[in-house]
Amino acid sequence: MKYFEKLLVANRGEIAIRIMRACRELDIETVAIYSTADKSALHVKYADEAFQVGEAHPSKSYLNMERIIDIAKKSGAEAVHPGYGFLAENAAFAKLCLDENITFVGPRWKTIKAMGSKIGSKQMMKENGVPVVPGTDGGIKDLEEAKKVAADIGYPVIVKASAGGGGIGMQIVADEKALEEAIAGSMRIAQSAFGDATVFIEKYLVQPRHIEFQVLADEHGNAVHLYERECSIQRRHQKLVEEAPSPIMTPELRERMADSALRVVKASDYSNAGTVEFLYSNGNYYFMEMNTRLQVEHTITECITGVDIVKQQLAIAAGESLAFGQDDLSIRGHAIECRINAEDPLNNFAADPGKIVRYRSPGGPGIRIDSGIHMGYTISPVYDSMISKLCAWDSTRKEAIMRMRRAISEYIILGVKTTLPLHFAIMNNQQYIEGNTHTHFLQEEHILSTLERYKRDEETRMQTLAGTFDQGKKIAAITAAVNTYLQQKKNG
Ligand code: MV4
Repeated sequence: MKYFEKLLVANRGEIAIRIMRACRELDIETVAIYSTADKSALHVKYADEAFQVGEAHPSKSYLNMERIIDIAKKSGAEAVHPGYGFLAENAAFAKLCLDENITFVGPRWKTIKAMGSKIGSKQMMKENGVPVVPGTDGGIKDLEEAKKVAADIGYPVIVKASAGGGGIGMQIVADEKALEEAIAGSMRIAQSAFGDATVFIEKYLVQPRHIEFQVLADEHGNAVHLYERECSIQRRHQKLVEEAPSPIMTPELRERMADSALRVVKASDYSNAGTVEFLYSNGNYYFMEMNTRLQVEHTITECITGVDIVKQQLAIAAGESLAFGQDDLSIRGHAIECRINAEDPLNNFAADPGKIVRYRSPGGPGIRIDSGIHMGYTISPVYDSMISKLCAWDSTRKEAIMRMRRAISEYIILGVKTTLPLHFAIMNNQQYIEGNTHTHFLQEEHILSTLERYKRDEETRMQTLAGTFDQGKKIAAITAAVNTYLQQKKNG
C-alpha cells in the first residue's frame, strides 16, 4: 500500500533514515533536507532527493519552517514527517503544513498545543478518570495558596513549569521554609525558557519509575496501545537504557494503565502515534504527560509487537483505518535499547564529537541497530551526540540482557569516547539484572564510580571498550576485556 507518492523528512540522522526505510518499503519517494554541516550525512545519501535547507545552527535549518515548506512544495512532497525533536511537537508547524495543504505526519496541531500545557493536559486527564499526582489544580496563584496545598499533600513537594519539559524549571521542596524561593526560581526559569511563568505544585514521588505506553489512533476513532516501555534509566532527563515490557508489569497493572492510556487518547481526540507517560511509585501510577511524536525508543516496541510504527503513522496520516485491533496484538519476548552516544561518561558525559576512525557494528540474531553514522563520519558538535540505538531482542529479559552484553562486546567504535562501557556496566549490574530500576538508578547504583575504578585498574581495557584504544587487534582486546570482567564478576 502506497500512502503517498513523495514524503519530506524534516529531520536528520538515524531517525530520518528510519523514516525513509519505511518509505522505501512502501514505495514512497523521499526528500531529505540537510544543513551545511550535514552535506555528506547518511540521511542525505539515503534519500531519493535532498535539498540544503540552511546553516548548521538548527534555527537556520531543521527549525526553519518556511524553508522546509518551500522545499516540500518545490519537490512535490505531499507529506512531511517531523521525526523527533526539532519541529516534531511544534503546533505552529503542524498548522502551517495544514494551511499549505501538506499532510503533517502526526497528531492535529490543536492536540499538540493542548498537550504542550502540563497543567491543561493534567486537568483534562483528571476529569477523565486518569490518576494524576495530588497537587494544585492549575497554576499557583499566590504563596498562601501554595503553602496550603503543600501542607495538605505533605512535603516534599515539587514545583514544575506548565510549559516545561525535560525537567526544566523543576524544583524539589523539602519544607515550607524553602517554598517561596523555589516558586520564584521556577517561575524565573520558566519565563526565560518558555516565555510562560506558570508553575504548579505536586507531591514529590521518591524514586519513581518512568513507564510509558505507546498508542496508535486513527482518524476514525479507533485506538490501540502497543504495551509499555520502561525508561527509568536516564541521566539529567536524557534516557540511556529503555526496555519493553517493563520488568515490574503484571497483567492487572497493565490492564489498568492501558485503560488509562486509552482514556487519554479518547479525551484528547488523539490521532497518529503517541506516548502516554506515567510515573509509577509504590503500586500507584500517575499520568505525567503525553508525547505527541514518534519517540527515540519506539524501536523496542516494534521488536516486541512486530508492528512497524512508522508505517502505521503513514497509514493513519493518509486517512486509513487501523488494520488491527487490540485483540490482534500481543507481546513477544523482551527488548532492550542502549543509546550509544559520543560522550565521555567519566567526564560528566561531556560530548566528544569527532571523526569515527574505525567502526564495526554488531549483528546476528535479535540485534537491531539504528544509526546515522559510518566509518569515516565526523560527528558534529552542533547536534546531539547519538551514534546509534543498539537494540537486543530475545525470548526473555535475561536472554535479552545476555544478548545485549554480547552485542556490546562485538561493537567497535574508535576515534571518539562513547557510552558503550557504561552500558556494559549497567548490563552487568545486579540491581539492573533483577529489574530494580528507577529514575535515580545511575546515582544510587554507583555505576559511574564502578567505571572510575575500572579506569584506574584497567586503563587499556576500558579504553578499548570506550573506543579510544588507538591500535589494532580490537576484537581480541574486547573479548579479553569482557572475559576478564565476567571472571571478576564470578569471583565477586
Ligand atoms: C516528578 C518526579 C517526582 N514526583 N513528579 C522529570 C521530567 C518530567 N517529565 C517529570 N519528572 C519528574 N516528575 C513528581 N510529582 C520525578 C521526576 C523525575 C523523573 C521522571 C521521569 C524520568 C526521570 C526523572 C528524573 C528525575 C525526576
